[in-house]
Amino acid sequence: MLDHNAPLRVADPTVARLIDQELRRQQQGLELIASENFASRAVIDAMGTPLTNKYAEGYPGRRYYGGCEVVDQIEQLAIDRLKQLFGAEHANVQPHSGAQANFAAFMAVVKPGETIMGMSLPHGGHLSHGAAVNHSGTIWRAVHYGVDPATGRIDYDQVREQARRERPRLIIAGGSAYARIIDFAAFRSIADEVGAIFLVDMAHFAGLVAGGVYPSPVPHAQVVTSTTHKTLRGPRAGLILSTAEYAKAIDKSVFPGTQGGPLQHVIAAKAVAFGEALTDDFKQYSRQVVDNAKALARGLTNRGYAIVSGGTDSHLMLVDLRPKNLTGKVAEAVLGRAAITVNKNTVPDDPQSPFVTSGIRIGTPAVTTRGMGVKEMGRIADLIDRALSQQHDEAALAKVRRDVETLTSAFPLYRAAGPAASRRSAASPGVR
Ligand code: DSN
Repeated sequence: MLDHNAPLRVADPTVARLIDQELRRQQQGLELIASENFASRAVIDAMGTPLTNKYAEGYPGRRYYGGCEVVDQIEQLAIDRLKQLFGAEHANVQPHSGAQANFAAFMAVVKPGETIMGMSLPHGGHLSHGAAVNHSGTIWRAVHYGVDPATGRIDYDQVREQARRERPRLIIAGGSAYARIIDFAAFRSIADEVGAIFLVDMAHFAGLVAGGVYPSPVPHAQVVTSTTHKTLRGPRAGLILSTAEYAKAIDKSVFPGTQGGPLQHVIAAKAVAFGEALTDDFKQYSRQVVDNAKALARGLTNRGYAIVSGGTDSHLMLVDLRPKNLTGKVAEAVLGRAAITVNKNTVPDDPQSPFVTSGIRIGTPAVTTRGMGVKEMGRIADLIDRALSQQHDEAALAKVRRDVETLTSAFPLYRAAGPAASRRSAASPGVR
């Protein structure tokens, strides 16, 4: 007989054990994937609640189901906090993910068959910005701009010239591997000149915008999309901001256009994360993320690594491994053996396939959440270099791994909170 009230550990020890295993991996390793972070215990707790049980199609005060009086308050709180955080005229907190947010936003403002123009994926853009293998690349006619091969930066004159030629209906800025500040005013002037709508996907740097260390796209773009789990450090999900003019179209496009019932447990966790992002502590965190990225880029440069564009203004850097005679695929695997997690990544005009690549992408949001600072970035640069330069020496890699674990154990993650938690076998948030 199923015990509906049994905690996970009792009801399904197999799943509980695997969650503990993943928690230990996160606790012991060095997490350097630029799009990952560690959500707070409060955010994770909000997600693991009976709010998951509730259907609430529609929007606060305008639902298709009864019993929405509590979730209405939660969703409205998330909307209000989000609008306050970014100074936006309109906010939709229902997108399940960044890709869903982009799809809904594009559908709201561009007709199928019209032209969209975003940054090319191998130059640092995103799959959902019109890549050929994504539906956005087939529903719309997608054209792409890249970075200047000499500087690794966006060349705004080239973007303008391309926009004049292609006459896109939508221009997209933002991506997943561009380390530099984007000139949103320049993009908006290009969009205005060719009669396009300007959309910014700020998924990667949203937390830095919230923390005041990266320029805000909100005063420049009619529509801004984001995920909530990267630098913003919330639950895994998406959001859309817009000017009042596009509010109705965006809401209709999210629901009923592309989604059904919103995930109210995740929306509650978004409200918690937006509340955290409104604090001065979060501003300090964001500043540290950027200081750490700059320090790590310096540390790698000093060890002979080539950083695309010569450095970073944000939370991430792209390392071109060709001068070290390594591919991204090999580097990702070698670092993984030393408990350092990164992802292989194409560099601009990469001769290798996306499955091999010539680079790795590295980011500092997660290690900064653990409390690491500039000093630790020097140690991390050294650990990365030691692993990559001794890839065939198992004993040396094992020593790097031990040093990684010494470093991470000095910056504990998800410590047991109070006597009740310490009785659990692992200090696993959400695993009861
Ligand atoms: N997969 C995300 C990233 O790693 O940047 C983008 O969606």
